[in-house]
Amino acid sequence: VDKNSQRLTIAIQKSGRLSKESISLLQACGFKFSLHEARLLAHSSNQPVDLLRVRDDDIPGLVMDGVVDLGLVGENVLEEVRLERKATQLACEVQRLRALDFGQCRLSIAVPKEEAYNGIQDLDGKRIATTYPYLLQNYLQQRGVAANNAILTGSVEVAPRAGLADAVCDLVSTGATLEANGLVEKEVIFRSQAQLIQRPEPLSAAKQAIIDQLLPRIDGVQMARE
Ligand code: PRT
Ligand code: ZN
Repeated sequence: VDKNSQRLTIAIQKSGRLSKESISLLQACGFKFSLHEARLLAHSSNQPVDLLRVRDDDIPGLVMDGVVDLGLVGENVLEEVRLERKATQLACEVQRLRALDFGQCRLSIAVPKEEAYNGIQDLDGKRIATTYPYLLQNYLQQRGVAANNAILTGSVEVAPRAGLADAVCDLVSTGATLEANGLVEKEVIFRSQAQLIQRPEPLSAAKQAIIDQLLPRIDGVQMARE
């Protein structure tokens, strides 16, 4: 038996908006980690737990494929990857263990402020720039709107001014980015926060015991800061 199989592996975002809070939540739950900037893997010194630090986009797939046991990821990324993998017939099941109290944002459609907007039908035949093509198409299809996606991996908010798109579908938290780019939020298509997810298949008793201990601690930490 590979002794590593008894270590619980948790995927978190390496560097970005969820990183600090993911690590501090796990530390508040009693796991000790020493993190080295360059290392992908960090071992806990007091529990049989390893952290895998990756791009957030990779986290849902790693959990769905059972490469890691747990993941902390934004629901927006989880749902986008789920829809994409469903469409391409890859494994797309996860267990959702907890909604976490950070990473709140919304995925919204916004249009240039000089454009008239009377409702979602106005987007029919238009081009919408996004990094979330599956969530966007899902929303539009349910409303019978046929728009074209312009799929970008970044700088979505400048697409209308650059003549690449008529509208954007991007994450919003304060709204400052939209405002700075002359865009007005018109449709909230998805509300998100970080989630703790688990691979679909049952885990070994040893790993499950760690999770059974972790969940009430998460609840305690989150309740204390409510
Ligand atoms: O490198 P990696 O792929 O891991 O990171 P990333 O650049 O893809 O993601 P990152 O770190 O930007 O965001 C990680 C997660 O944080 C997202 O998937 C969301 O779940 C969550 N989150 C919460 C946000 C925001 N708030 C947010 N405001 N993610 C991005 N933004 C961006 C948004 O895209 C826009 O550019 O912030 C800008 C808007 O912010 P406001 O405050 O101006 O509205
Ligand atoms: Zn990402």
